[in-house]
Amino acid sequence: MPSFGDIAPRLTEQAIELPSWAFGNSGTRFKVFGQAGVPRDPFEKIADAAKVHELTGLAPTVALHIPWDKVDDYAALRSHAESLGVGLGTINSNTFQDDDYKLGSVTHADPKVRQKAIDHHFECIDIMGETGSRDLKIWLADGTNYPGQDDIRARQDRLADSLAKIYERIGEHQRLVLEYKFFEPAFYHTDVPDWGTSYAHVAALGDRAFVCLDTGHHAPGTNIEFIVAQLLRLGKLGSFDFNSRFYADDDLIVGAADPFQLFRIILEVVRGGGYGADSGVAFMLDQCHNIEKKIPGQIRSVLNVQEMTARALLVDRDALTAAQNAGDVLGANEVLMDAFYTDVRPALAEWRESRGLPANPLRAYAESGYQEKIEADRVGGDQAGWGA
Ligand code: LRH
Ligand code: MN
Ligand code: MN
Repeated sequence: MPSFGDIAPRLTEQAIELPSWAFGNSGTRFKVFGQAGVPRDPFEKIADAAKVHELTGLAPTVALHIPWDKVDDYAALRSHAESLGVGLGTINSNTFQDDDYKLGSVTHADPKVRQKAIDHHFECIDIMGETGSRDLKIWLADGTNYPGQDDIRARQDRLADSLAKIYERIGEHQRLVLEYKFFEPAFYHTDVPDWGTSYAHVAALGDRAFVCLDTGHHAPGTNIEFIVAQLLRLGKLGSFDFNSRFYADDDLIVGAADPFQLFRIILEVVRGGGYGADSGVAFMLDQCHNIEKKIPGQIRSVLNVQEMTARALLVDRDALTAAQNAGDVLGANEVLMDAFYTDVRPALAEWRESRGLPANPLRAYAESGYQEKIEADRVGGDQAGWGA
C-alpha cells in the first residue's frame, strides 16, 4: 500500500464547494428549528462558509441558490467573498417554491409558465456572469402525483425544448448541470428521476452540459459508485451534491450514514479521472443541518470527504489490478479493505499542521469564539432557504 506521504500531494487538489443554504435555518416539513446566530443575509452566509475554509483549507467556494441568495449587487457579494478568501461557485436555480409551478415549471403544459421558468434560468445565467460562476445547476421538482394526471411523454418533449433554450444562453466557459432525483415532491412520476434521463437530456444539449449526482437521490440499495463509473466513462459527470441518507433525501452529513459507501464512490471518482482541479467534476455538499450547529456541521462534512479521499488514494492500484487479473476474488477485496480500514486521521492532523492549519478544525472552531460572536451579533436571522 502507498504511504500517507506518497498520497499527501494529491490531497492539496481537493476543493469542496459549500452550499450557502446550509448556514441558514432549515428543517423538515414537520418543523424548522431556529438557531441563534444564523446569517441574516447572503453576505453573512459567505462569512460562515469562509470560516469553514479558513479552518480546513478544503472549501474555497460557495454555491448560491436563487432567489434565496438574491442581492442587489453581485459584484459586491463577490468581492466580499474574495476578501474573506473564498469565491462564489455554482448558481442553483429554484423553480420549486412558486405557486405558478404547482403542476410543473419547464415541463408545464402552459407555455407562459414554461417561459417564466426559462426566464428565471436566464436571470441565473446573468448572475453567473457577475459572480464569475462556471456552473448553472438545475434541479426540477417537476412531476405528477397521479397516473394520468399529465402526459409523461409530452412533458419529456417540453423539458427537452426548455433545456435547449436555457443551454443556448450558457456562455462558452460555463456549464449546465442537470440534477436528478427519483421522487419528492412529486410522488407518482418525476420528470428527471434518474441518471439515465439526465444523461439523455444533457447528451442531446451538447459538450457543456453534464449530470449532477446527489448522493441522497436514489432508491435504497442503488449502487451509486456504478453510476459514477458509468458517467465518468461517458464524460458526463459534472458534479456531486454530497450528503448522506438512511431512508430518502435525508440531507445528513456526508459520510455519516455510510462511510464505506462514500469511500467506494470516491474510489470510482479517482479511478475514472474525476478527482483533481482539472477533472471537471465539482465536489459540492448539499446538506441541511437541522439539529446540529451549522458551521461545525460543515466542518465535519468536509473532513469526512477528505478522510475518505485519503483512504481511496491509499488503495494499492497495482496490487488490485494484479489480483483482479488473476481472478483472485478475496485478494482483490482485501486490497480495498486494507485501505478502507486505515485510520488516516492522525496523519491528516499532522499534515494540516504542517500547512498552517489547525490539527483539529472542530476544536479550533469551538475555541475561536466565532459561534459566540455570531450568536450575540446576529439577532433575527432565519434567512436561507427551507426556513424562508
Ligand atoms: C433537491 C435538492 C436540489 C436543491 C436542493 C436544495 O432535493 O437536492 O439540489 O437545489 O435540494
Ligand atoms: Mn441536491
Ligand atoms: Mn435533495
